[in-house]
Amino acid sequence: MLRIMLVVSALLLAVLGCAPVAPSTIQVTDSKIRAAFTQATTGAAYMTITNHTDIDDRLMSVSALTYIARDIQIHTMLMEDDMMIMQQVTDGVALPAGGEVVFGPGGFHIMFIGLQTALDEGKHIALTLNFANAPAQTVNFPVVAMHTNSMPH
Ligand SMILES: [Cu+2]
Repeated sequence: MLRIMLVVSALLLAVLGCAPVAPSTIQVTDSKIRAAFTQATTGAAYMTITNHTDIDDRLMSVSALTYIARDIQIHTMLMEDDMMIMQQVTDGVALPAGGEVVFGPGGFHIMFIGLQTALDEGKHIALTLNFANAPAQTVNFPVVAMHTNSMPH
């Protein structure tokens, strides 16, 4: 039995050896949600998305497995008259092949509108990222205290 398995693995290796080696995945790292005070009606989530595939992709929308907010939107920050304002992204965020896109304070972020849950430090919330090409991916977002001088997003 063991011998058969070894033969099978050897065959598998031979087959896989002919395929391109690049891991064809979209990887999400450094996922986090900013802890918010109890009465907060909005919240923000951040992450880094690395597109390890050789196909340009887009993050189209974000959803939650549980009812955590009336709406979950993708936002970006823009300069307008020397003021940073946030704007909803409705056509997705470009994830160029081989590229890395950082969602963080002052830039792209996931925005919870009409918060229905407390964003207490130490809590974890699963968010599903929906891509234009790649299969949807559910990622664990820990709620962490974030101290920055920027705007509340
Ligand atoms: Cu926002």
